[in-house]
Amino acid sequence: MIRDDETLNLLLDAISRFVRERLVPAEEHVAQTDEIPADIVGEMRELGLFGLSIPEQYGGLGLTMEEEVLVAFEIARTSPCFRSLFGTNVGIGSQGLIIDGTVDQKQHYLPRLASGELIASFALTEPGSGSDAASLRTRAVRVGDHYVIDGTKRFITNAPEAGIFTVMARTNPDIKGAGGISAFIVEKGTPGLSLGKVDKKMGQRGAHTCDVIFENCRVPAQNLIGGIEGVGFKTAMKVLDKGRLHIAAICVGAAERMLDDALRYALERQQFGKPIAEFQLIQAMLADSRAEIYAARSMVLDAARRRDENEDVATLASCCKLFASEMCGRVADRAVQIHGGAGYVSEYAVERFYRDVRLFRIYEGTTQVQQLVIARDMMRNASL
Ligand code: COS
Repeated sequence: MIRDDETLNLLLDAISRFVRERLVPAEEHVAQTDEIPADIVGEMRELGLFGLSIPEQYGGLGLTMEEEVLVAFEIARTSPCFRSLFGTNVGIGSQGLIIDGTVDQKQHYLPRLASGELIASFALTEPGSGSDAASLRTRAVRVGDHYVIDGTKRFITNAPEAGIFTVMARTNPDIKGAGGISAFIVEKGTPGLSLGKVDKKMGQRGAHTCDVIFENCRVPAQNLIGGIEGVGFKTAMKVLDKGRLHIAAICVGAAERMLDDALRYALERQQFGKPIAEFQLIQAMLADSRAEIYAARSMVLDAARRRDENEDVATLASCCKLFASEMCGRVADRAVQIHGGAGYVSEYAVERFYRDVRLFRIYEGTTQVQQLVIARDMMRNASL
């Protein structure tokens, strides 16, 4: 649902220019230093990137899902670490509050998330609970007007930068599955909250993850999202529905970038007396990539539009995440192949992208979790 074409196009143009002129030239520096320079973070704030999906009344741009995926297509044409910094504010870090938070909670946190003054992280995964998210063991025990949280969260994106954490914890130990889980906002600096050492990842340098550890961490009861116990797992799943669509859009943008790089290389690189792009086996890789990107782009736009029409898109979001992330992996592989030996050395961005995009098939639900969500939905709706 595009509300205002002209304003949206101005935003898309500004982001596209920012990506080309500021982010792409900084990619290699960020990969070397593992840090995004402060001036670039400042420009991201000015562009409104931290508040893309936060309602206008709280200082965000209030983009519809369709508008958001169009932005994601553009922003993903550079290292995914840039998106990752504001991605948790746009997606999984803030959406729990937006979807299920009380008015007071929204008023308290959303304006600072929208401006980028505050970074939000989403703390669901644990050492013993990844795909089986409902088995999480972090506990939150009510004591007077506080909850006392104990447990460890793992691989938490932006945790080193975060000012607040959306934390899923078990408030009812008698309910082993989803129904015993509640969602909380926990602020950085709360006594009993500490961080592990930053993870050494395969790629996405510049984006940071680490453990988040809760030891006797007292959180005010008013930080229970929505003020209701036992619905935290559903909050997390609703957050992930939207997040999966967003990541699918990021996969499309990243694949477009890799294909652009591969095409340029194929047009320049000469073998057997002509550009390698003139060989049909190279053309097949280019063409398959082009077709698959187009399919993923179309899926993502369709699902985003349906979400804007208030359709339940849980299954479609999984279809998009499944197809787009696997597609992105295939495009990365072909892009390296087209570059040949040059694709294996870091002189070319494709070597870095190949490692960076591997994560897309894993986080916010692995490909296998998406398959499970889709197949379960088919079985539920099957008429025998
Ligand atoms: N929206 C709203 N509610 C949802 C939902 C959704 N998308 N998906 C599930 N629910 C509800 C169900 O309706 C059910 O509610 P009732 O008990 O009232 O019927 C409850 O949540 C439990 O759902 P379900 O029984 O399907 O849960 P499972 O434990 O079987 O797990 C999967 C479901 C595997 C899909 C879930 O654990 C999952 O998505 N895992 C991956 C987690 C993930 O993506 N981690 C990435 C880390 S975060 S970056």
